[in-house]
Amino acid sequence: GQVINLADYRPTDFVLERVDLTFELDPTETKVEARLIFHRREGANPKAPLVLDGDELSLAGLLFDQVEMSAEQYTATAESLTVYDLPAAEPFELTITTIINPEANTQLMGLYRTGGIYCTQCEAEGFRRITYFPDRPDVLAPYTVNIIADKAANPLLLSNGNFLGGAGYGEGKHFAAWFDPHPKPSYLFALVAGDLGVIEDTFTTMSGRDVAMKIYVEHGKEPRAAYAMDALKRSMKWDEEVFGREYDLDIFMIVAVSDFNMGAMENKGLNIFNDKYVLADPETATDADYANIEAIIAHEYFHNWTGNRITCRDWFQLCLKEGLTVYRDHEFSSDQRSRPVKRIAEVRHLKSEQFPEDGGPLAHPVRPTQYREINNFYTTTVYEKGSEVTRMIATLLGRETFKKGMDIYFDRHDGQAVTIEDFVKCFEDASGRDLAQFSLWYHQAGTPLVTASGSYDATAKTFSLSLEQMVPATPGQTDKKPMHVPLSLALFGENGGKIEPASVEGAEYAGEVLHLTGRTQTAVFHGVGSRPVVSINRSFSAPINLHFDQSPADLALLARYETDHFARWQALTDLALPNLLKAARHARDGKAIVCERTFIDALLAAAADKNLEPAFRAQALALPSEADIARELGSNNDPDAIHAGRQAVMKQIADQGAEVFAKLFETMTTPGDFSPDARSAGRRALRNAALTYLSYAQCSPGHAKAAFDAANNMTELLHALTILAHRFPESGEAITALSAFRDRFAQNALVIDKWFSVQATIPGAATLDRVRKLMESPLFKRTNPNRVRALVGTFAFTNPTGFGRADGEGYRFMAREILDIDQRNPQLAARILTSMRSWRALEPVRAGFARAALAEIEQAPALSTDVRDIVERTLK
Ligand code: HT7
Ligand code: ZN
Repeated sequence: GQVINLADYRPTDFVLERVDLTFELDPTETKVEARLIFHRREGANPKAPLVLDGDELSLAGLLFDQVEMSAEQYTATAESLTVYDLPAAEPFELTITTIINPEANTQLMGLYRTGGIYCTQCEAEGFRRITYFPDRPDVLAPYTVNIIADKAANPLLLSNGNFLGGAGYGEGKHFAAWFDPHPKPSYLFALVAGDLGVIEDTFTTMSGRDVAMKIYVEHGKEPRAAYAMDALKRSMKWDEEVFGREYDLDIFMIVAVSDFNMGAMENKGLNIFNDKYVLADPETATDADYANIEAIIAHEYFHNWTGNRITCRDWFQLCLKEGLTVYRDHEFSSDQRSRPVKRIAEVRHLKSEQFPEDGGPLAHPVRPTQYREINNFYTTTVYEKGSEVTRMIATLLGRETFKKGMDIYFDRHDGQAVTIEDFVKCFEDASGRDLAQFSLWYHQAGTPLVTASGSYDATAKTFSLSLEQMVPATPGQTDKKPMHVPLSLALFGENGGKIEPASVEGAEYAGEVLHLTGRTQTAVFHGVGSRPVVSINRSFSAPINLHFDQSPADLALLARYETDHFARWQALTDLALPNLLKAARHARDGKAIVCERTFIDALLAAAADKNLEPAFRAQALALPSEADIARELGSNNDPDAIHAGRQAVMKQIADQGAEVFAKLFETMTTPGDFSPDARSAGRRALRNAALTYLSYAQCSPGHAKAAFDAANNMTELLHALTILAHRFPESGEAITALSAFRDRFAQNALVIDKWFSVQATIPGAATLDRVRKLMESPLFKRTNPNRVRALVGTFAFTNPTGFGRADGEGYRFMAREILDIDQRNPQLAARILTSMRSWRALEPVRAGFARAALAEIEQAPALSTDVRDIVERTLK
């Protein structure tokens, strides 16, 4: 694959006016007839040929204005169709016929088969696997779609837009016609055909229109789609209330499929979902599953305005739709649930996924300028950091002005394919602020490091805060400019009360947000009557690393009195981290591990504090992960030492807090019928956290076994199973529980995925053999991405001591697996390969093994562009 550069962007020479597609569906020989009406763009070269994209296509027919074209008028290859001598100005029609094989499509891009149905995935460049087409997001047109198929096997024929009609069609066949009046790019095209069950509902929009809502799932699974429908209706209402956005077709459909490369896809009017993010019931779904379903249903729905009505000019602008839509779904979940708890979860995710990406060989700007394989840019940087950048605009401008900027964006760009510059301009116009320096967040990769130090002058009653920022070098970017960093900040007195300064000099400070714009900057707070304890980056207002030496006593004060609960959690984390880092070093050096009293006292106080919501207390008790500790250590990492150190810290907390945990386990029950609401989920989370510590205090599987036997919901059942398997893998209790769980849920693929994941994450070197054995199990399905991710992906991403075992066997195993998966599904292979991105931070022996495994992949013949791109960048 060659390199695509943002700087080379040019509009197309031809304008596409209309698209009319006819599919004659067949499992192995589907005929696609595409009638495309074009005209040459005004001012375009009158001689330029029309070049259409293809991928593994062969041309079966080509008509110009209904007349067959002769061989010298065009050139067709598997990757392109070039048509010469086209009219200078007047419109013309091309009719292109291709024959494709959905059954043989294992990449799951384009038209493919899953669970006996036909389905499509076109983003980013899948449409070109269906027909020759200008397959780029700035080519928008209304589509008519005709679907012809065997009626018995495919009673359901779906595509985008509104249903036009259908009828019988010859022997045993029928057809349906759909029309989508909203001009759209090809990546939003969708088709589904087959035999599915449905749940239906109606939504009345704010202007009083009735929208038919349908969620299609495998027959028999209809009841498990009820929560998704509920989340969808809440999303539609929320987008009307908060963003003023109304749905715009007569029908909104979701189809759940079991083979899907990502979470879901926002095709216009016909979203297609990985069934993992649709299906839930109390017996089989965890609270995390419910929260994910709510978030992803909302995310795809919100794309209707941020992505579909206003789309991307080119794929470099991916964050225009993804970052913004993640921001919107985060806001939605915050409004539906607990804002601080949601923020803690977001930041945990950002730090564990995006920070390592930004600090490693795959780092790239939120708005990149170069790619070889666009599928490799659906990254946590584009999505999550992109969301954080949007959040910072809201923080800098304030709620009202941010809303005004969004309204300008929707008014100004509806129906267009636009850029990040267009987006930012709307906020400049709304606020009158120059956002040029702020825009560096889109263009400079790397997580800024902000170093802070404070000094108090009791005589002058001033507090000076010195700040310094540094953006680390990243691939292709060595010299970085200082960024505009919005730091939400507050001062607290020794009694825990907030101190309001009389004035601030040296930095803009408004609405409790300090604007750091210089490389170094000192803000002086006047009228500060006593030494303040300062809380910086409250609510994680900027996605930065903050170095600020605060005493354990100051952190404990913030953990107790901060009014921003995110900042309380941050203070507890800042208390925990030095203890965990020291424990890892001591474990490596064979020294005794002893935690600070202040840390454990503060943690237990939070755990027992009845004024705090249970979900928050559960987050406080969930210590930084082994990967978090590795990231903080930065280099020369030994996963075994990190693991041992963390275990020792857990044990000390457990011993000191045994009474607190016993009480919490006993009281945090959720009697009555199961409810997935956030409050009940919070109680379960806290009860589970207590059980974890009890198992450390007790050092035997008794508690977990009893909890496993008593559990009446998947959240508690799975947690008990995890404790048994992870802490006591060889015990009879663990072995019995694992097989009971498998037998009970053998018919439910999504639960069996959990069964694989629990085992893939058992700490220690022995797990590799277990994973190998599990791959031989009849339950393991190599062609199902969820299953591969559940076992192989989870092992690589979340088992540092198993995957990173000292003899390098984990990395060698992964190299072989990546090459195997790559044969069928390059996107999936490339995604799992990114688990190796932090290999340089390992201690030298492991790093050597990891490098050799990467080299083995790099040298293999016939690599996909996807895997080649990732492996080469990872090794560079
Ligand atoms: N916009 C969707 C992206 C997506 C995708 C990308 C590449 C290959 C397969 C894919 N499936 C879905 C998902 C989203 O962000 O909403
Ligand atoms: Zn999205």
